[in-house]
Amino acid sequence: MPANLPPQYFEAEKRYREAKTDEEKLRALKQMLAIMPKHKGTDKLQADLRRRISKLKKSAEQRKKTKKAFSYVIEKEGAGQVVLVGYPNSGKSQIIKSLTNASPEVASYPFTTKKPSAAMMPFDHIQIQLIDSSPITSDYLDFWMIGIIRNSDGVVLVVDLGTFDPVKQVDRVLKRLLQSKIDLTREEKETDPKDGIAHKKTIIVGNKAELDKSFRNFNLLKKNYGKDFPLVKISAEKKENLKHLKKEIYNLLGIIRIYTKEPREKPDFTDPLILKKGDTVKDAAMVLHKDFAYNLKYARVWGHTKFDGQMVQKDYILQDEDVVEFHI
Ligand SMILES: Nc1nc2c(ncn2[C@@H]2O[C@H](COP(=O)(O)OP(=O)(O)OP(=O)(O)O)[C@@H](O)[C@H]2O)c(=O)[nH]1
Ligand SMILES: [Mg+2]
Repeated sequence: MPANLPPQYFEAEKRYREAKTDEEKLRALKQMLAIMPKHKGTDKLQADLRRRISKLKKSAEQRKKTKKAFSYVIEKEGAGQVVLVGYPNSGKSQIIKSLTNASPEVASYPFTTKKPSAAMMPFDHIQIQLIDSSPITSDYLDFWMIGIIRNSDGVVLVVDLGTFDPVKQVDRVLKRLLQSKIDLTREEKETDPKDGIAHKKTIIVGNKAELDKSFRNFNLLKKNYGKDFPLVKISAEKKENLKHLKKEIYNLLGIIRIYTKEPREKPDFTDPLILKKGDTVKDAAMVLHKDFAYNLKYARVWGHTKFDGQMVQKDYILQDEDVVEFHI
């Protein structure tokens, strides 16, 4: 330690040692550097201080960045979680407004929605959770959108039929998401750990169907994407074809509703069991209780069986809206 350092230097050094935050440390280091006489004898010490200052600055910047890159987690509710994505102004928020009792901000200027929000859409006897999201373009994708989409059970890609080429809108959204390892597709697939790409089952919705250009634009969409995705044409504002859209959102989830009944009683249509397509009688019993499934002997099914109340085994594959009576 060079002997000719002034007492103020040691005071600053003491403040440095006692500092609790990086900001206090940084301030003390800067004071030490300012106080220290600059000559050959202090070269090494100066360099050391400068290194420590730059390191602290860097870590402060890093912290700021990671603070910005926060993510939103929306807890799943209801029978499934579906996220609406698309170009700015395509009508994502208006669709949520028309399908649920939520009232997200809808505005004629782009980039209105800045963070995700969830709302429940009633469909027959169940509720499906819809998430309103911020817009996507070739150059714009909020960081948190990646987590929201990856975590969802399905995607609705909204296209504005009243403005420029709808095919380009779809192309650009698909391309931007693929850059972030999200592949919107017709069929859900497991993520391959080799490439880490999440494949999300998607439908495309052409919105603003009451506008003049929409006829031509929807045909363009059909020609280019009709084979790759289910397509639905709606007007969210005029509430046209929303019933069809709800059904397609339900289909997107790949789930079935199973009603249960007690022997000699009527089925309970108010609160169906939610199962995946291809699930069996045993899977349905499992939703009720593990032991129940274990003890199950057989079931009677109404709906898609050859005749009403048909006796079936545990491995019988159920279909949407079947009624099941369990026997243990
Ligand atoms: N003509 C017509 N306009 C619509 C329809 N749906 C939405 N709009 C209008 O389109 C504009 C954008 O609607 P938003 O729901 O805010 O669009 P968004 O996709 O949520 O936009 P961002 O939040 O910016 O991504 C608003 O002026 C809406 O009134 C529709 O079916 N027909
Ligand atoms: Mg919006």
